[in-house]
Amino acid sequence: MNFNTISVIGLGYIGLPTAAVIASRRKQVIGVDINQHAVDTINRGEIHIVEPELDIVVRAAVKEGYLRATTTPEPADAFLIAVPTPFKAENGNEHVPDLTYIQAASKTIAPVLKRGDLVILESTSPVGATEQMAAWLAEARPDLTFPQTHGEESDIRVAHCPERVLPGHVVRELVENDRVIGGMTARCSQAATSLYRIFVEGECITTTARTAEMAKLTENSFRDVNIAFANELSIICDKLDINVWELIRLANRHPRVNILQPGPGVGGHCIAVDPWFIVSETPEEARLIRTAREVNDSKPHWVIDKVNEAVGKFLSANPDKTAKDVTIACFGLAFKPDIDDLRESPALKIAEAIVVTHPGSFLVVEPNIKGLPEGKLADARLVDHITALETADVVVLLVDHKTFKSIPAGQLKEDYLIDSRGVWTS
Ligand code: SAJ
Repeated sequence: MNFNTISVIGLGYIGLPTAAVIASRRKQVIGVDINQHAVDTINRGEIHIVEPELDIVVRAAVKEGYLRATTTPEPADAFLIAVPTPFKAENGNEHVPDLTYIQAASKTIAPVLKRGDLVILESTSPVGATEQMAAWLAEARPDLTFPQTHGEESDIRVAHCPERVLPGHVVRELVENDRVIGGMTARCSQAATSLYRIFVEGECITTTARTAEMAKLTENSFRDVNIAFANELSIICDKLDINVWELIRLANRHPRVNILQPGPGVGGHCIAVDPWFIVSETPEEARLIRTAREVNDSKPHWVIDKVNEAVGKFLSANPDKTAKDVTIACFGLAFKPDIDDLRESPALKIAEAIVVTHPGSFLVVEPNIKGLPEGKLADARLVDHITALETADVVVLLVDHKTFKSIPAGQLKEDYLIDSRGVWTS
């Protein structure tokens, strides 16, 4: 199949890098987004999100005329949908997948679809979402045929190809990672494979749309369950007075054991969300997956309790002082090391919870940002690690940024240190 023009719907953390990488292979790419600011920024050859190396690829693609952004969809040979799939509360269930953005994207592209086009859903989706998307498209275009009714003879081909790239390494992983390609029919899979072959150097493995949907949810649930195991171990070890980091190192010497690292909780927009899509569809069966989510979601509260305990200890050792005299310093706000992304960050959640209850000074060290986010942290001070270590009475390490790892552990008073990442206490 020949793809002269490819349209990417949704120019966020996945859509924009994908559009730019395809454009770098000298294909005409039309990026579509409802956000006028994002569209204008991209058309200037700039980016509105933070991702290493992306600026260079976008600048070159726009300058050479291969990438263009717009708010109005245009005809193309293939459409890649990369819009958010958050969850919503519905009928007492807190975590129901919200397909509103996929529905809106389907409505947007339906008028420009023509016979022979390929539509790929890349957004992480609950099982059945691709079939639902095809149904929305068919409803909007009764003059065209779709795989759910016409199988291999359909006018439009539809597939699910979940993105699997790691934030911070997106540009490299987009090219190197293997792709799971789930067509609604075998010909849909073939068409999607020829599209990904334009820029993917990894293997393209074909399956059904439902299996591809479940594969993506499984990958992130696997990681979530494994992180929950590490987080639960850290709480057990704290109770039993065992150093969890040493324990994990020792257990991992076993040839068939590979435990992940505990932390202050699981953040980001994927691992903390996707497992709920499985739980929501099979609530009776997904017991372990649900419990893992609960364990990881409760970890920030455990860290907050530990901070309060440390403040209590400090006050018992310094009876002339009150909580107002205690300075707390939080090291790290990002959702994982060496990035500036604070969205869905357990570290940010912990810092905000402490700052609203603590009557004394509150310092934040976050080398990857230039200013504190607006809101609850308005009264906190962003300082460098030297100032924080000199002035803080209680230190809370929340993110294992490189800069923090280079601080010698000897400088810290262990009684008043909560090291949720094992940077100074491992
Ligand atoms: N975390 C721990 N301990 C660990 C590993 C991670 O506490 O041992 C925490 C991190 O600090 C962070 C969270 O988990 O708060 C998630 O970070 P991550 O690096 O594990 O994953 P993400 O969310 O950045 O990206 C994941 C990746 N999925 C897997 O590794 C299975 C990525 O490949 C997916 O493309 C991405 O989700 C996505 O978009 O779904």
